[in-house]
Amino acid sequence: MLNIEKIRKDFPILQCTMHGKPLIYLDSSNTSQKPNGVIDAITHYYKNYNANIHRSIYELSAKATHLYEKTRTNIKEFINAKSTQEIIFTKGTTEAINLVASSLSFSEGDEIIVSTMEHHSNLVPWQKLGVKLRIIPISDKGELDLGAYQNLFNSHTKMVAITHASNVLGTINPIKEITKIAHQHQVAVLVDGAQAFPHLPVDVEDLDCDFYAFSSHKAYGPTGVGVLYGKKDLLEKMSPYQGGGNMIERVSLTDFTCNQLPYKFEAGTPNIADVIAFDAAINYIKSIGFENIMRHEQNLLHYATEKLNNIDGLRIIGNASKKLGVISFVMKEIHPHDIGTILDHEGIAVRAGHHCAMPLMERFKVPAMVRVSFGIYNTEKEIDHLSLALKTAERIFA
Ligand code: C6P
Repeated sequence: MLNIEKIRKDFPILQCTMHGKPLIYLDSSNTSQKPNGVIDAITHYYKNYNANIHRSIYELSAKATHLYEKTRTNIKEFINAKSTQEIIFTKGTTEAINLVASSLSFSEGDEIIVSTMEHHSNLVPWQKLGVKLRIIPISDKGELDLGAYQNLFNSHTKMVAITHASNVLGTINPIKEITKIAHQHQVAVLVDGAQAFPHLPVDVEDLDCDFYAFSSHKAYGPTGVGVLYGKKDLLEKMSPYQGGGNMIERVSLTDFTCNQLPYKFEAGTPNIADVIAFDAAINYIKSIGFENIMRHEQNLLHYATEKLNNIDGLRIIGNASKKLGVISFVMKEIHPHDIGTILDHEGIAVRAGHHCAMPLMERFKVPAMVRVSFGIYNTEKEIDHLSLALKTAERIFA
C-alpha cells in the first residue's frame, strides 16, 4: 500500500492555503505539482553545473552535457525506445506535434485522420497545413468508433494523429489496435501522449507508433520541456524543424549540412536546467511505480465517480470503460465558471472551460465543463470536500 501522506510531504505546495483553506489540487491534467527532488534539481544545476552544452570542452560544460544527456537515456529506457537518437527534446507536447507537422512533407490533397476528442494541439498544427482532416467519431460514453475509423482510410491518407488519453473524458484509447490498422494501410501514426504518459506505462515498441509526444510538466517535472519520440528511419527522412546552432554539421555562406539525430531537431541553446530536472521527475515516478500509481488513481476515480453521481443535477461526461483519473461534468443551472469560482473559495483548484477541446464541447452540446483530475498526491478526503462543496453550490443555485 502507498503511504500517500508521506508522498504528499514530497510536494511543498500542498502545504499551502488558498482563501484561508488548505489547498486541494484537483487539476493535475492541466499541470502536476512538483516534488522536492525536481525543484532541488533545478537549483542544483544553476548552483553547480550552469554552462552551455555540446559546445565547450571545459569541465563545467562537460558535466552539464552529461546530465542533459542522462535525461535522454533515462527517457529512452522509460518508454522503451530503441535509441537515444529517437528522443528529441522540445518545449512540450504542442511543440513536438508542430515539429512533425512542419518537418514531414505534406502535399495538397493529403489527408490526416484525427478524432473528435483531440486537444487543439493535435488539430491546429494539421489544419495550418491545409490538409483535409478526417474525423473518427466518438460514442456518448466517450469511446472511439473503431468501425468508422477503419473506413476513413483511402489512397490520400498520410497520417493518423490520435490522443492516447483524452484530457476531458479521460478515455484511454486502444493505441496498439489503432496503429496496427494504420500500418495495414502503410500510414504512420502520431500519438499525443500528453495525458497518458504520467499515468500509465508507455512502451513505444509495443505500441509500434511512429511518433509519441509528451510534456514533462504533467508528469511531476518542470514546464517548458517535452519530448518527441520518433522512429529513427522516419526522423532521418524529415527536414530540420528550425535552423541555428547545434543542429548543423557544417555551414558555409551558401548552405549547410545537418547534424546527426537527435541534434538535427534541437537548434539553439535548449532548456538545460529543466531537461535535467525532468530526469528527477522520471526517477520519482519510477520510485513509486506505475502499478501503484494506477491502482491509487483508479481508486480515486471510482470513489469520486460514485460521490459525484450522487449529487442532484450533476452529469458526468465521459464514461468510457478504460479511463484515467479525470472526471468532467456539468451541473444543471450552474455555469462551469461559477462552479470553478465557488470551489476556488473552498481552496479547491479545478479547471472550468472548454479545456482546449472545443470540438468535443460541440459534440456533447455544452459550452464548457468542469474537470477534476487526480495525481498521485490526492486523497479520498479531498474528494469528500469536493463533493460537499458541490452539494452546497447545488443548494445555493437551486
Ligand atoms: N492539456 C489541460 O488542461 P502542452 O501545453 O504542450 O504541455 O500540452 C498540450 C496538450 C496536448 N494534448 C493533450 C491531450 C493535452 O491535454 C494537452 C494539455 C492541458 O488539459 C492544458 S490545455
